[in-house]
Amino acid sequence: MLGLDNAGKTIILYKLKLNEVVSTIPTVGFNVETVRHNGLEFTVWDVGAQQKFRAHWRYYFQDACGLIYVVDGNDRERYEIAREELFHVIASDEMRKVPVVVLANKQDLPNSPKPDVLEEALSLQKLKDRKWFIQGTCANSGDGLCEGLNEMAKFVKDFKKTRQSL
Ligand code: G3D
Ligand code: MG
Repeated sequence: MLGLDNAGKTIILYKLKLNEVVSTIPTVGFNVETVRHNGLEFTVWDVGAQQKFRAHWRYYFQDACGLIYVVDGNDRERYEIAREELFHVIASDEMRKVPVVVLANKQDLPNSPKPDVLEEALSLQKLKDRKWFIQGTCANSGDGLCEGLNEMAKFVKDFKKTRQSL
């Protein structure tokens, strides 16, 4: 699970009751949360401000079967950065064809843009080489999280099948 800082990732973890933080690795200069839940391992970190740590991504992307990308829909000034970071991440070799679920978070805030606005702003239609889905969420209430994760679970299942058959 990735996203710019302040997108809502940590709140989402706790909302999902993924509160058993297995390890954090501050040694490389940024906090990585690793959490296990229902046989899945979630690795969570902020992208954007830490470009110099990109050399470490490879390690975390290995064996990734899905990417959850959290965006604060109200942070219009950073749509462009959010889009660039997303495309940077998925361009890496380890992330080839890995399915993406975007969570358009903070839907509860007044004037929050609907997911289709974010779909446009993040150029999601350009993701032709993988499955993707966008879901509006409110991390505080938990609205939309199940829907987003259910879609991810389906994608991951399919992704694992196609990878096995390679
Ligand atoms: P991060 O882990 O991606 O950096 P956090 O983000 O989970 O720490 O959340 C950043 C801030 O956004 C927090 O506010 C959090 O309460 C708020 N937030 C997260 N999701 C939602 C949401 O769906 N709706 C609203 N209204 N706020 C949300 P604070 O004030 O604690 O920094
Ligand atoms: Mg956080």
